[in-house]
Amino acid sequence: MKAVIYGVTGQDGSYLAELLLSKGYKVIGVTRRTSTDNTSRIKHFLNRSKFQLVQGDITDYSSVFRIITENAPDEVYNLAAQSHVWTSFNQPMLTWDITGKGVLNVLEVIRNMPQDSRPKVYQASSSEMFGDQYNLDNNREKYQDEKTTFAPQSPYAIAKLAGHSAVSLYRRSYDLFACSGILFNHESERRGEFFVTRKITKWIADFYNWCEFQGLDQNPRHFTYDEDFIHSRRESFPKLKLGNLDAKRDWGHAEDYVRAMWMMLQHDTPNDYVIATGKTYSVKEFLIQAFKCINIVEYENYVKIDQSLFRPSEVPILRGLSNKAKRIIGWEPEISFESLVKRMLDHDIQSSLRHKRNEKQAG
Ligand code: NAP
Ligand code: F7E
Repeated sequence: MKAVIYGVTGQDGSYLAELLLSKGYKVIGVTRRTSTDNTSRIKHFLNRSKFQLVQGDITDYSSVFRIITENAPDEVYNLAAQSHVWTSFNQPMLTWDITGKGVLNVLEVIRNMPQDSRPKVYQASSSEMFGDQYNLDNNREKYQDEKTTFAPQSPYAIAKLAGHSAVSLYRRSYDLFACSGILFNHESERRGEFFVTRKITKWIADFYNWCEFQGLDQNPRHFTYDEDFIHSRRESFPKLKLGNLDAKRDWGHAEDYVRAMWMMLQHDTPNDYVIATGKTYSVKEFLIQAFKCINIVEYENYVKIDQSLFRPSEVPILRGLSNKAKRIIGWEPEISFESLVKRMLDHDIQSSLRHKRNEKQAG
Protein backbone atom coordinates (compact mmCIF):
# COMPACT_ATOMS: atom_id res chain seq x y z
CA MET A 1 0.00 0.00 0.00
CA LYS A 2 1.08 3.54 -0.76
CA ALA A 3 -0.13 6.76 0.92
CA VAL A 4 0.42 10.46 0.34
CA ILE A 5 0.21 12.64 3.49
CA TYR A 6 -0.30 16.39 3.20
CA GLY A 7 0.72 18.01 6.50
CA VAL A 8 3.26 15.29 7.38
CA THR A 9 5.44 17.75 9.35
CA GLY A 10 2.53 18.60 11.69
CA GLN A 11 1.45 16.89 14.91
CA ASP A 12 -1.01 14.47 13.30
CA GLY A 13 1.00 13.95 10.12
CA SER A 14 3.99 12.72 12.11
CA TYR A 15 1.93 10.20 14.11
CA LEU A 16 0.00 9.06 11.04
CA ALA A 17 3.20 8.48 9.05
CA GLU A 18 4.55 6.35 11.94
CA LEU A 19 1.33 4.33 12.03
CA LEU A 20 1.32 3.69 8.26
CA LEU A 21 5.04 2.80 8.21
CA SER A 22 4.39 0.30 11.02
CA LYS A 23 1.74 -1.28 8.78
CA GLY A 24 4.23 -1.64 5.91
CA TYR A 25 2.97 1.27 3.78
CA LYS A 26 5.22 3.26 1.50
CA VAL A 27 4.61 6.82 2.73
CA ILE A 28 5.11 9.97 0.65
CA GLY A 29 5.04 12.99 2.93
CA VAL A 30 4.49 16.41 1.39
CA THR A 31 6.27 19.42 2.86
CA ARG A 32 6.22 23.04 1.76
CA ARG A 33 9.49 24.87 1.25
CA THR A 34 10.46 26.85 4.32
CA SER A 35 13.56 28.94 4.99
CA THR A 36 14.19 27.09 8.26
CA ASP A 37 13.96 23.38 9.05
CA ASN A 38 10.39 22.21 9.74
CA THR A 39 11.13 18.48 10.12
CA SER A 40 11.65 18.28 13.90
CA ARG A 41 8.63 15.97 14.39
CA ILE A 42 9.63 13.53 11.64
CA LYS A 43 13.45 13.42 11.98
CA HIS A 44 13.36 9.93 13.52
CA PHE A 45 11.92 8.30 10.37
CA LEU A 46 13.25 10.58 7.61
CA ASN A 47 15.84 7.99 6.56
CA ARG A 48 13.50 4.99 6.53
CA SER A 49 13.56 3.37 3.07
CA LYS A 50 9.75 3.34 2.87
CA PHE A 51 9.47 7.05 3.64
CA GLN A 52 9.94 9.78 1.08
CA LEU A 53 9.68 13.53 1.61
CA VAL A 54 8.59 15.56 -1.42
CA GLN A 55 8.11 19.31 -1.78
CA GLY A 56 4.70 20.72 -2.57
CA ASP A 57 2.08 23.17 -1.41
CA ILE A 58 -1.62 22.37 -1.09
CA THR A 59 -2.53 25.79 -2.53
CA ASP A 60 -0.63 25.04 -5.74
CA TYR A 61 -2.87 22.93 -8.01
CA SER A 62 -0.03 22.01 -10.38
CA SER A 63 2.08 20.51 -7.59
CA VAL A 64 -0.93 18.67 -6.11
CA PHE A 65 -1.64 17.24 -9.58
CA ARG A 66 1.97 16.15 -10.10
CA ILE A 67 2.43 14.59 -6.66
CA ILE A 68 -0.80 12.59 -6.72
CA THR A 69 -0.73 11.43 -10.35
CA GLU A 70 3.01 10.59 -10.46
CA ASN A 71 2.95 8.62 -7.19
CA ALA A 72 -0.38 6.85 -7.84
CA PRO A 73 -1.12 6.27 -4.11
CA ASP A 74 -3.89 4.04 -2.72
CA GLU A 75 -4.75 6.63 -0.07
CA VAL A 76 -4.37 10.42 0.29
CA TYR A 77 -4.61 12.02 3.74
CA ASN A 78 -5.17 15.78 3.68
CA LEU A 79 -4.02 17.15 7.04
CA ALA A 80 -2.56 20.39 5.65
CA ALA A 81 -4.03 23.52 7.20
CA GLN A 82 -3.43 26.88 8.78
CA SER A 83 -4.80 25.22 11.89
CA HIS A 84 -4.60 27.95 14.56
CA VAL A 85 -8.05 29.43 15.21
CA TRP A 86 -6.84 32.71 16.79
CA THR A 87 -4.45 33.29 13.84
CA SER A 88 -7.30 32.79 11.39
CA PHE A 89 -8.93 36.03 12.62
CA ASN A 90 -5.77 37.94 11.61
CA GLN A 91 -5.04 35.98 8.42
CA PRO A 92 -8.44 34.98 7.07
CA MET A 93 -7.50 34.93 3.36
CA LEU A 94 -4.43 32.74 3.90
CA THR A 95 -6.50 30.43 6.10
CA TRP A 96 -9.14 30.23 3.36
CA ASP A 97 -6.59 29.42 0.64
CA ILE A 98 -4.87 26.63 2.60
CA THR A 99 -7.59 25.21 4.83
CA GLY A 100 -10.58 25.66 2.48
CA LYS A 101 -9.54 25.95 -1.16
CA GLY A 102 -6.65 23.51 -0.73
CA VAL A 103 -9.20 20.72 -0.23
CA LEU A 104 -10.70 21.42 -3.65
CA ASN A 105 -7.27 21.07 -5.27
CA VAL A 106 -6.97 17.54 -3.88
CA LEU A 107 -10.56 16.58 -4.77
CA GLU A 108 -10.34 17.98 -8.31
CA VAL A 109 -7.12 16.11 -9.06
CA ILE A 110 -8.65 12.83 -7.87
CA ARG A 111 -11.98 13.41 -9.66
CA ASN A 112 -10.12 13.82 -12.97
CA MET A 113 -8.25 10.52 -12.59
CA PRO A 114 -9.59 7.33 -14.25
CA GLN A 115 -12.10 5.67 -11.89
CA ASP A 116 -9.97 2.56 -11.32
CA SER A 117 -6.84 4.48 -10.31
CA ARG A 118 -8.45 6.99 -7.94
CA PRO A 119 -7.03 6.90 -4.41
CA LYS A 120 -9.24 6.98 -1.33
CA VAL A 121 -9.09 10.32 0.43
CA TYR A 122 -9.24 11.40 4.08
CA GLN A 123 -10.11 15.01 4.95
CA ALA A 124 -9.24 16.52 8.36
CA SER A 125 -12.52 18.18 9.35
CA SER A 126 -12.94 19.80 12.76
CA SER A 127 -15.31 20.12 15.71
CA GLU A 128 -14.80 23.90 15.31
CA MET A 129 -17.42 23.65 12.54
CA PHE A 130 -20.13 23.18 15.22
CA GLY A 131 -19.34 26.59 16.72
CA ASP A 132 -21.91 27.37 19.41
CA GLN A 133 -24.35 24.57 18.47
CA TYR A 134 -25.07 21.47 20.54
CA ASN A 135 -27.73 18.89 21.40
CA LEU A 136 -28.81 17.73 24.87
CA ASP A 137 -28.52 14.10 26.04
CA ASN A 138 -30.82 12.33 28.53
CA ASN A 139 -28.97 13.96 31.44
CA ARG A 140 -29.39 17.36 29.75
CA GLU A 141 -25.63 17.46 29.11
CA LYS A 142 -24.49 19.23 25.93
CA TYR A 143 -22.92 17.22 23.12
CA GLN A 144 -22.23 17.27 19.38
CA ASP A 145 -22.41 14.37 16.91
CA GLU A 146 -22.81 13.90 13.13
CA LYS A 147 -26.40 15.23 13.29
CA THR A 148 -25.58 18.50 15.10
CA THR A 149 -25.97 21.72 13.07
CA PHE A 150 -22.83 23.50 11.91
CA ALA A 151 -22.40 27.18 12.89
CA PRO A 152 -18.74 28.17 12.38
CA GLN A 153 -17.44 30.96 14.64
CA SER A 154 -14.06 31.74 13.01
CA PRO A 155 -12.48 32.10 9.56
CA TYR A 156 -10.75 28.77 10.30
CA ALA A 157 -14.07 27.03 10.95
CA ILE A 158 -15.63 28.56 7.82
CA ALA A 159 -12.74 27.24 5.70
CA LYS A 160 -13.02 23.79 7.34
CA LEU A 161 -16.76 23.69 6.70
CA ALA A 162 -16.16 24.54 3.02
CA GLY A 163 -13.70 21.65 2.75
CA HIS A 164 -16.05 19.33 4.61
CA SER A 165 -18.98 20.23 2.34
CA ALA A 166 -16.83 19.74 -0.76
CA VAL A 167 -15.86 16.23 0.37
CA SER A 168 -19.48 15.33 0.91
CA LEU A 169 -20.49 16.80 -2.48
CA TYR A 170 -17.71 15.04 -4.43
CA ARG A 171 -18.55 11.73 -2.72
CA ARG A 172 -22.21 11.99 -3.72
CA SER A 173 -21.73 13.53 -7.16
CA TYR A 174 -18.62 11.77 -8.50
CA ASP A 175 -18.54 8.59 -6.45
CA LEU A 176 -15.21 9.41 -4.79
CA PHE A 177 -14.15 7.29 -1.82
CA ALA A 178 -13.80 10.34 0.43
CA CYS A 179 -14.19 10.46 4.23
CA SER A 180 -14.18 13.40 6.63
CA GLY A 181 -13.14 12.85 10.22
CA ILE A 182 -14.80 15.49 12.41
CA LEU A 183 -12.06 15.42 15.00
CA PHE A 184 -12.39 17.12 18.36
CA ASN A 185 -9.29 18.65 19.99
CA HIS A 186 -6.41 16.23 20.22
CA GLU A 187 -3.08 17.03 21.75
CA SER A 188 0.26 15.35 22.45
CA GLU A 189 3.90 15.77 23.25
CA ARG A 190 4.20 17.04 19.65
CA ARG A 191 1.40 19.63 19.84
CA GLY A 192 2.20 23.09 18.44
CA GLU A 193 3.42 25.40 21.21
CA PHE A 194 0.74 28.06 20.66
CA PHE A 195 -2.23 25.81 21.36
CA VAL A 196 -3.44 26.24 24.92
CA THR A 197 -2.58 22.78 26.29
CA ARG A 198 1.04 22.81 25.13
CA LYS A 199 1.44 26.46 26.10
CA ILE A 200 0.44 25.45 29.64
CA THR A 201 2.60 22.31 29.90
CA LYS A 202 5.65 24.07 28.42
CA TRP A 203 5.32 26.99 30.82
CA ILE A 204 4.94 24.72 33.86
CA ALA A 205 7.96 22.66 32.76
CA ASP A 206 10.12 25.79 32.36
CA PHE A 207 8.93 27.11 35.74
CA TYR A 208 9.63 23.73 37.38
CA ASN A 209 13.20 23.70 36.07
CA TRP A 210 13.71 27.36 36.97
CA CYS A 211 12.93 26.41 40.57
CA GLU A 212 15.13 23.29 40.44
CA PHE A 213 18.16 25.23 39.19
CA GLN A 214 17.87 27.58 42.18
CA GLY A 215 17.61 24.64 44.56
CA LEU A 216 13.99 25.49 45.44
CA ASP A 217 10.95 23.23 45.37
CA GLN A 218 7.66 24.63 44.08
CA ASN A 219 6.34 25.56 47.51
CA PRO A 220 4.50 28.94 47.20
CA ARG A 221 6.21 30.24 50.36
CA HIS A 222 9.50 30.57 48.42
CA PHE A 223 8.00 33.24 46.18
CA THR A 224 6.48 36.71 46.06
CA TYR A 225 4.22 37.78 43.23
CA ASP A 226 3.40 40.97 41.38
CA GLU A 227 1.08 41.50 38.43
CA ASP A 228 3.50 40.15 35.80
CA PHE A 229 6.22 38.20 37.61
CA ILE A 230 6.97 35.50 40.17
CA HIS A 231 10.01 36.45 42.28
CA SER A 232 12.36 34.19 44.17
CA ARG A 233 15.04 35.83 46.31
CA ARG A 234 17.49 35.72 43.38
CA GLU A 235 15.50 35.86 40.14
CA SER A 236 12.17 36.63 38.48
CA PHE A 237 10.06 34.52 36.14
CA PRO A 238 7.26 35.89 33.88
CA LYS A 239 3.74 34.68 34.64
CA LEU A 240 1.83 32.43 32.23
CA LYS A 241 -0.41 34.66 30.07
CA LEU A 242 -3.72 33.14 29.03
CA GLY A 243 -7.07 34.24 27.59
CA ASN A 244 -10.48 32.64 28.17
CA LEU A 245 -10.25 29.95 30.89
CA ASP A 246 -13.96 29.10 30.78
CA ALA A 247 -14.08 27.56 27.29
CA LYS A 248 -14.61 23.80 27.46
CA ARG A 249 -12.97 21.29 25.13
CA ASP A 250 -13.09 17.54 24.53
CA TRP A 251 -9.36 16.69 24.62
CA GLY A 252 -7.95 13.35 23.38
CA HIS A 253 -4.48 12.13 22.39
CA ALA A 254 -3.36 12.43 18.75
CA GLU A 255 -2.08 8.83 18.66
CA ASP A 256 -5.63 7.58 19.20
CA TYR A 257 -7.02 9.96 16.59
CA VAL A 258 -4.69 9.09 13.69
CA ARG A 259 -5.74 5.46 14.17
CA ALA A 260 -9.32 6.58 13.47
CA MET A 261 -8.23 8.28 10.21
CA TRP A 262 -6.74 5.05 8.91
CA MET A 263 -9.72 2.94 10.09
CA MET A 264 -12.16 5.16 8.15
CA LEU A 265 -10.38 4.42 4.88
CA GLN A 266 -10.33 0.64 5.53
CA HIS A 267 -14.13 0.37 5.70
CA ASP A 268 -16.13 -0.78 2.63
CA THR A 269 -18.00 2.50 2.24
CA PRO A 270 -16.92 6.11 2.71
CA ASN A 271 -18.56 8.10 5.48
CA ASP A 272 -18.09 11.03 7.89
CA TYR A 273 -17.38 10.35 11.57
CA VAL A 274 -17.14 12.32 14.80
CA ILE A 275 -13.97 11.35 16.70
CA ALA A 276 -13.92 12.41 20.36
CA THR A 277 -13.69 11.14 23.94
CA GLY A 278 -17.21 12.15 25.12
CA LYS A 279 -15.73 14.09 28.07
CA THR A 280 -15.28 17.83 28.38
CA TYR A 281 -13.03 19.99 30.58
CA SER A 282 -12.56 23.75 30.82
CA VAL A 283 -9.19 25.36 30.13
CA LYS A 284 -9.17 26.11 33.88
CA GLU A 285 -9.57 22.39 34.65
CA PHE A 286 -6.68 21.56 32.32
CA LEU A 287 -4.60 24.17 34.10
CA ILE A 288 -5.45 22.76 37.54
CA GLN A 289 -4.68 19.19 36.43
CA ALA A 290 -1.30 20.24 34.96
CA PHE A 291 -0.25 22.29 38.03
CA LYS A 292 -1.27 19.33 40.21
CA CYS A 293 1.43 17.25 38.48
CA ILE A 294 4.09 19.50 40.09
CA ASN A 295 2.21 19.64 43.42
CA ILE A 296 0.88 23.17 43.03
CA VAL A 297 -2.77 23.25 44.09
CA GLU A 298 -3.66 26.83 43.15
CA TYR A 299 -2.87 28.22 39.74
CA GLU A 300 -3.97 31.84 40.42
CA ASN A 301 -0.58 33.16 41.60
CA TYR A 302 1.13 31.96 38.44
CA VAL A 303 -1.30 33.05 35.69
CA LYS A 304 -2.10 36.44 34.24
CA ILE A 305 -5.29 36.89 32.21
CA ASP A 306 -4.46 38.74 29.00
CA GLN A 307 -7.44 40.29 27.20
CA SER A 308 -5.58 40.27 23.87
CA LEU A 309 -5.71 36.45 23.88
CA PHE A 310 -9.51 36.37 23.89
CA ARG A 311 -11.09 35.72 20.49
CA PRO A 312 -13.59 38.00 18.71
CA SER A 313 -15.94 35.01 18.71
CA GLU A 314 -15.55 31.89 20.86
CA VAL A 315 -16.71 28.27 20.77
CA PRO A 316 -17.98 27.85 24.35
CA ILE A 317 -18.27 24.06 24.74
CA LEU A 318 -17.28 20.99 22.77
CA ARG A 319 -18.09 17.42 23.80
CA GLY A 320 -18.26 14.84 21.02
CA LEU A 321 -20.14 11.55 20.92
CA SER A 322 -18.39 8.99 18.71
CA ASN A 323 -21.06 6.28 18.82
CA LYS A 324 -21.15 6.06 15.01
CA ALA A 325 -17.38 5.53 14.77
CA LYS A 326 -17.55 2.87 17.50
CA ARG A 327 -20.44 1.06 15.79
CA ILE A 328 -19.23 1.15 12.17
CA ILE A 329 -15.42 1.16 12.26
CA GLY A 330 -14.87 -0.07 15.84
CA TRP A 331 -12.89 2.98 16.96
CA GLU A 332 -12.58 3.96 20.63
CA PRO A 333 -10.05 6.22 22.39
CA GLU A 334 -7.55 4.57 24.75
CA ILE A 335 -5.64 7.46 26.35
CA SER A 336 -7.37 9.28 29.24
CA PHE A 337 -7.38 13.03 29.96
CA GLU A 338 -5.21 12.52 33.07
CA SER A 339 -2.59 10.51 31.22
CA LEU A 340 -2.62 12.99 28.31
CA VAL A 341 -1.77 15.85 30.68
CA LYS A 342 0.88 13.80 32.48
CA ARG A 343 2.53 12.63 29.25
CA MET A 344 2.72 16.17 27.91
CA LEU A 345 4.10 17.57 31.15
CA ASP A 346 6.68 14.78 31.70
CA HIS A 347 7.90 15.26 28.14
CA ASP A 348 8.18 19.03 28.49
CA ILE A 349 9.97 18.81 31.85
CA GLN A 350 12.60 16.49 30.33
CA SER A 351 13.15 18.66 27.25
CA SER A 352 13.24 21.87 29.31
CA LEU A 353 15.83 20.24 31.58
CA ARG A 354 17.99 19.24 28.59
CA HIS A 355 17.71 22.76 27.19
CA LYS A 356 18.66 24.37 30.51
CA ARG A 357 21.65 22.01 30.96
CA ASN A 358 22.91 22.80 27.44
CA GLU A 359 22.50 26.52 28.12
CA LYS A 360 24.51 26.18 31.34
CA GLN A 361 27.27 24.19 29.61
CA ALA A 362 27.49 26.69 26.74
CA GLY A 363 27.51 29.73 28.99
P1 NAP B 1 -0.55 21.25 12.58
O1 NAP B 1 0.38 20.65 13.58
O2 NAP B 1 -0.75 22.72 12.56
O3 NAP B 1 -0.06 20.76 11.12
C1 NAP B 1 -0.51 21.36 9.95
C2 NAP B 1 0.31 20.85 8.80
O4 NAP B 1 -0.12 21.50 7.58
C3 NAP B 1 1.83 21.14 8.92
O5 NAP B 1 2.54 20.03 8.44
C4 NAP B 1 2.01 22.33 7.99
O6 NAP B 1 3.32 22.44 7.48
C5 NAP B 1 1.04 21.93 6.88
N1 NAP B 1 0.72 23.03 5.98
C6 NAP B 1 0.34 24.29 6.30
N2 NAP B 1 0.16 25.02 5.20
C7 NAP B 1 0.43 24.22 4.15
C8 NAP B 1 0.43 24.40 2.75
N3 NAP B 1 0.12 25.57 2.19
N4 NAP B 1 0.76 23.35 1.95
C9 NAP B 1 1.10 22.16 2.51
N5 NAP B 1 1.13 21.93 3.82
C10 NAP B 1 0.80 22.94 4.63
O7 NAP B 1 -1.99 20.59 12.72
P2 NAP B 1 -2.44 19.21 13.42
O8 NAP B 1 -2.83 19.49 14.83
O9 NAP B 1 -1.46 18.15 13.09
O10 NAP B 1 -3.82 18.93 12.66
C11 NAP B 1 -3.84 18.21 11.43
C12 NAP B 1 -5.10 18.59 10.66
O11 NAP B 1 -6.26 18.28 11.45
C13 NAP B 1 -5.24 20.07 10.33
O12 NAP B 1 -5.90 20.16 9.09
C14 NAP B 1 -6.11 20.63 11.44
O13 NAP B 1 -6.79 21.78 10.99
C15 NAP B 1 -7.05 19.46 11.65
N6 NAP B 1 -7.61 19.32 13.00
C16 NAP B 1 -6.79 19.32 14.09
C17 NAP B 1 -7.34 19.13 15.36
C18 NAP B 1 -6.46 19.10 16.58
O14 NAP B 1 -7.01 19.22 17.68
N7 NAP B 1 -5.17 18.89 16.46
C19 NAP B 1 -8.72 18.92 15.48
C20 NAP B 1 -9.51 18.91 14.34
C21 NAP B 1 -8.95 19.09 13.10
P3 NAP B 1 4.49 23.22 8.30
O15 NAP B 1 5.08 22.21 9.23
O16 NAP B 1 5.41 23.64 7.22
O17 NAP B 1 3.85 24.38 9.02
O1 F7E C 1 -7.74 26.88 22.18
C1 F7E C 1 -8.68 29.10 24.94
C2 F7E C 1 -9.18 29.45 23.56
O2 F7E C 1 -6.00 27.26 20.44
C3 F7E C 1 -8.55 26.13 23.07
C4 F7E C 1 -7.07 23.41 16.81
O3 F7E C 1 -6.33 22.23 16.75
O4 F7E C 1 -8.84 22.39 18.05
C5 F7E C 1 -7.90 23.44 18.08
O5 F7E C 1 -8.56 24.69 18.16
C6 F7E C 1 -9.32 27.08 23.98
C7 F7E C 1 -10.01 28.22 23.24
O6 F7E C 1 -7.50 25.21 20.34
C8 F7E C 1 -5.45 30.68 25.40
O7 F7E C 1 -9.90 30.68 23.59
C9 F7E C 1 -7.30 30.50 26.51
O8 F7E C 1 -11.30 28.37 23.76
O9 F7E C 1 -5.76 25.31 22.04
P1 F7E C 1 -6.64 26.18 21.24
P2 F7E C 1 -8.88 25.42 19.54
O10 F7E C 1 -9.13 26.83 19.24
O11 F7E C 1 -9.93 24.68 20.29
C10 F7E C 1 -9.77 22.42 16.96
C11 F7E C 1 -10.69 21.23 17.07
C12 F7E C 1 -9.11 22.57 15.65
O12 F7E C 1 -9.61 22.10 14.62
C13 F7E C 1 -7.96 23.51 15.57
O13 F7E C 1 -7.16 23.26 14.43
O14 F7E C 1 -8.38 27.71 24.85
N1 F7E C 1 -7.46 29.81 25.35
N2 F7E C 1 -6.08 31.06 26.56
C14 F7E C 1 -6.32 29.89 24.64
N3 F7E C 1 -5.98 29.37 23.45
C15 F7E C 1 -4.73 29.62 23.00
N4 F7E C 1 -4.33 29.09 21.82
N5 F7E C 1 -3.84 30.39 23.70
C16 F7E C 1 -4.14 30.95 24.91
O15 F7E C 1 -3.34 31.64 25.51
